[in-house]
Amino acid sequence: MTVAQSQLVHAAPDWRNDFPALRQEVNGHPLVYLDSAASAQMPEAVINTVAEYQRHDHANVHRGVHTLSHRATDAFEGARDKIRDFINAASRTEVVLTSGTTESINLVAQSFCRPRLKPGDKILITHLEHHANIVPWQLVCEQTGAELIVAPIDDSGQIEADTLTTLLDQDVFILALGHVSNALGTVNPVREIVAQAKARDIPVLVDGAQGVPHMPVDVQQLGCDFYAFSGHKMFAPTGAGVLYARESLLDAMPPYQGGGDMILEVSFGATVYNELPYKFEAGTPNISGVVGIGAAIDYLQAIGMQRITEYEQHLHNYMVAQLDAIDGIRLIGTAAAKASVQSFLLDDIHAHDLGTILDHQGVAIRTGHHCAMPVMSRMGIAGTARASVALYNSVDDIDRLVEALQKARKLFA
Ligand code: 7TS
Repeated sequence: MTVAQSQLVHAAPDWRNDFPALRQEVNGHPLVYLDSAASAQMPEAVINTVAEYQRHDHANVHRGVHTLSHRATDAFEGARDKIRDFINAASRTEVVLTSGTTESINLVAQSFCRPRLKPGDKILITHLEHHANIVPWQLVCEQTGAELIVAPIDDSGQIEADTLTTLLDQDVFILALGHVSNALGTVNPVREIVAQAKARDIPVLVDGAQGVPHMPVDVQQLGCDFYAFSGHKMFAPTGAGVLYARESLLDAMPPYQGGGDMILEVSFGATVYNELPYKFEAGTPNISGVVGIGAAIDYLQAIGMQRITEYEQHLHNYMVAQLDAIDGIRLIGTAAAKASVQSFLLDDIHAHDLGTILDHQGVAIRTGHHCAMPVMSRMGIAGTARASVALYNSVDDIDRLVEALQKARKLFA
């Protein structure tokens, strides 16, 4: 690390104080939380906004004439506006509120793809994907006779760009790929890949679950047609998320689910669907979760996404360098462009044992296949230990991780 880098890394961790869950001891040690890729902690500002909403403003949205229903609707729709601004969607009608990344991808598979796919069509994904960006496509392939094809990755965990280009032929109906790999941390050159696909008129879905919390995202600049993400990975509650979709595509898509709120008029003869985006939001939504996403965006924007990216990049580089210096470590995922996540194995210690020993020292990491089993089989392993950083982590957290790993080595020696 250069002096400037180390100053940056040491300068920022005030943000940690905004997160009450981090002010606790676990198993007799101050908590070091390195599992934000699975779910991030919430800052006080988000917790308070959600609690205030629950205490004073809760009612169902879009239905009541009474004051609380108006307040709930304003809070919910206000959050939609914040999300539109945060990802620079052209219009609020392009922001569909879902339960999270998983539902967003299933919505596209079932509503955009299923009615149009024919036998012989192909859905192109990559070998890096989370199961949420694999299984919905397998389901729709089974339903339609389409074929799922997979762009390979190299030993570092980087998509093989030339092969991807060759695979993007006229039979590809949609390309779906992650922005950042949750298992390996690879940052894909999404803008360039989208440009290639669009030059061949192929729609693109980006799984942004691990992108949005860590870097500025501008869906118009990326040029993608769909962008899916989850609130709980960006410091908001679980069970609420987003599907960004181009309005022209949403307009032509049938509803994903039927129910209240997605209709203008219902009779047994014919039902008239609601306007965008409500056509895709059947039933009472996760109102407080969406309000929480709005508050998380306020929090992130007050710091600035560019600043967060720079801080986290230095922290990530520090983590990789420190881990790499441990005897017996094997880093899994060594692509040139990476964010947040580092997977590894230590000697022949089982990843779950490693996770347990670290937990005894107050260090929280995730172990296993990370819902990306094909990535693990590509690397010839069953699973990894994975440390993932967010804006509230510091070099001290990384030093504690390294200490805990050294202890684990001694225990198993
Ligand atoms: N896509 C990616 C890239 C993810 O990392 C995850 C969750 C999902 C989709 C699914 O998100 P959900 O909010 O709909 O569940 N990833 C992880 C993880 O890495 N560890 O636990 C969950």
